[in-house]
Amino acid sequence: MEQTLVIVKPDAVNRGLVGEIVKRFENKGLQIVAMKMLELQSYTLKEHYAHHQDKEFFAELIGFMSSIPSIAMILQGKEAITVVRKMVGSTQGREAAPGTLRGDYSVSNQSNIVHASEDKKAAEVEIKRFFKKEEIYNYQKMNFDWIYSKDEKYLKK
Ligand code: FUP
Repeated sequence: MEQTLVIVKPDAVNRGLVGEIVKRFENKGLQIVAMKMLELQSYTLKEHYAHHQDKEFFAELIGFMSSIPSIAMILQGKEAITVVRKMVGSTQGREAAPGTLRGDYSVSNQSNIVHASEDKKAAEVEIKRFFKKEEIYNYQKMNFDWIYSKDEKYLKK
């Protein structure tokens, strides 16, 4: 099973979209294995968005992401990183496909409601960045047998 990091960003918290976003992931069949509200600190965000540090929007992005608390969670499932990125949609909300979270709830390239890890490497780093080991739970979901086929249960990732 793969794990991926999701942040429900300040704009979504402010707009009351937390429940809707969590519901979409749960409805899809992804398992929440960690979740918390936190005020993202500038130093953490500067590390998290280091790939954008030379961009003109960087300071504004850090300010936005630390403006009010966010919700961080870890979602688990088969190929969860790709599944979640597809559900989130492309960065620019105005261009994101309808049916994706950003496509349905965002018209912005910054207030785009959700962050999701880009790939396996990023997921590993980001999970460690935002969660301690003891905050991540390992439990069997009641409906697991109804979400994957018998064959898929033996897939490693
Ligand atoms: P994504 O992986 O889709 O979240 O996209 P990026 O890692 O490229 O961008 C991370 C964040 O930078 C976006 F979610 C919002 C912010 N951003 C801006 O604020 N302005 C831009 O023009 C592009 C990105």
